[in-house]
Amino acid sequence: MRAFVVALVLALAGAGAASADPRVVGGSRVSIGDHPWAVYLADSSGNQFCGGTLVAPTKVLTAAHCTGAFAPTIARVVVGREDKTDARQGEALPVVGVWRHPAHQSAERGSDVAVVTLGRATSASPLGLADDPALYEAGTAAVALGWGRTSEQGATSRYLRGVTVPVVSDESCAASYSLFRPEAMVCAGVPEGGLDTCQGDSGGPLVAGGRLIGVTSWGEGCARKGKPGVYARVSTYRAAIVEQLHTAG
Ligand code: 4AZ
Repeated sequence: MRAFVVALVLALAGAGAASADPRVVGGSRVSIGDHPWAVYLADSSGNQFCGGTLVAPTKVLTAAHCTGAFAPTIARVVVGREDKTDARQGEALPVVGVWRHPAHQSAERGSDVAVVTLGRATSASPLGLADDPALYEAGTAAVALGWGRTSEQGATSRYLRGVTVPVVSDESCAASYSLFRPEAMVCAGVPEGGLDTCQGDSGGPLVAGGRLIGVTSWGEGCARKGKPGVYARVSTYRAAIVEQLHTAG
């Protein structure tokens, strides 16, 4: 994934190792029953490589960089499976279409949203898109979910995990990242680090007030001090996403 490539380049350039607790990204296991709209993208070998959010019975919102040239082809979208190793759980649905935001170039440049169309409808409950600007106020408690790495250099998670991360102010995030663009992105995390999304969580949900406010997109490493996670700002792309929910492919 592009964000990971950039993170790797930054690390090799001597940006430094993680200063936060390298043991975990934080958070804990959560149940799929409580988050039925949390889905993952699997490659042709069945390996999970990104997350997503069910937003309609045949539509999954993910990150555009999960569908790009640097990402594997999405072979299946897996719904209702908390444990990646238990194929009896949930369903693995085929993909019949992928819409990527036309302005997307890389995670760090914004427009990191894509809508995947499933080959058949799932009965799992979709999550609504944020429309209330108040959900983006600094300090709002948000929950990020995924099966990604539980530490910067570690393995991805077998089970679905969730972490509560406060929304970071645009001013603060701009101080952390020169590439931060408030209209395209929203940041979440704690100043001291230790709580974050990581590689493999990309495309997955950031939820506040029972609505989807962000799509996991990028960051420098994972859970580093002063380096919050960066998410695509769903409210900005809401109309473009909703338009895709009415298309067949
Ligand atoms: C990635 O490469 C990635 N710490 C996802 C999230 C974050 C960094 C990298 C945020 O998929």
